[in-house]
Amino acid sequence: MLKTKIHTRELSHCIYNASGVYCCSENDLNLLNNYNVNVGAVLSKSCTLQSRVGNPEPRYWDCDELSINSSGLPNLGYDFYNNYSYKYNFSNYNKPFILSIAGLTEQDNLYMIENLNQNYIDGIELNMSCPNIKGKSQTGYDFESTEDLIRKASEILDSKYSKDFIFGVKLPPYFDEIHFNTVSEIINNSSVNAITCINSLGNGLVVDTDSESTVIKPKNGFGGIGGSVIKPIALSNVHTFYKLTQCSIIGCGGISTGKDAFEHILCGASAVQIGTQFYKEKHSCFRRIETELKQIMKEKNYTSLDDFKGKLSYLT
Ligand code: RRO
Repeated sequence: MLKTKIHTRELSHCIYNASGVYCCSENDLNLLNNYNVNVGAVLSKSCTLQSRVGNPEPRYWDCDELSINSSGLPNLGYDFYNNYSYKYNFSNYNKPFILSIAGLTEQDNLYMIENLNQNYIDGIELNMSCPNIKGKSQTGYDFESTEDLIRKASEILDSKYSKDFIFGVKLPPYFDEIHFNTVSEIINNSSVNAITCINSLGNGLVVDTDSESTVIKPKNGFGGIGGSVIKPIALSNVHTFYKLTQCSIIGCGGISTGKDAFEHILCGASAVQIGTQFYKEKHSCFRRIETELKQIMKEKNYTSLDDFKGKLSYLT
């Protein structure tokens, strides 16, 4: 009932983890891979060429409606994730393994894309939107750099990898029609075949009234906002890129129930990722959200995602 495709790759379930949450260590990835955990794919923590410890703690905080993080890209380094897939031969589990890449420079990104262990990795999610590195802006907000990186990455992917390889990009939220059009045009002139919308809303600030203080330590409390409050922005980005490109859209942002997942799919998502809610609820969130989504589909007599994917109607 919930099977789907990202590009040409089949997924048995349309729900999986967002990069960043419980997908950093070997143990994290093994758990996601466990057959008891209902995820349609396994996505790694965004990696850099060298391992990183990330920003000082506390660097994550949440309440009912939102989360704020400034993790600062803690990860075990590219070689670990690239070799992990080989070690565990993910194809045995029938969960595609997608490697999230967030190089600190364009050169690092291109090196990592060039050297993927392609027999064991089903695709990449090129993270163009980490908001938490001091002094480094989000690539996705710099359209020249975005165009340059996507063009060079496309050349490598076209020449070295199979046509079925997932070339995904993870975008920051956009808020302006001109920006949607510009980024869509860059993507439509490239080999990108999947888009994850959206990363956290960068540089938010949560304040604690009692202590009159910030709630996280790095960057004077500024961090990426996730959770329910960002769902309307996520939905508009999903729907816009669904309309303006041919890519598979992966919805991310504010999904904590089957109803949220339904809304993302209705707006055009082929699959959805769970971030903040996965952090709060751990692995049981996947089965629960799946059950809730199936229930809504049953009530509406839908038997597959194609019955409603992208079919949002507009008030006239
Ligand atoms: O590690 C992080 O601080 C982080 C990353 Br790479 C990202 O893409 N989005 C986010 O909210 N945090």
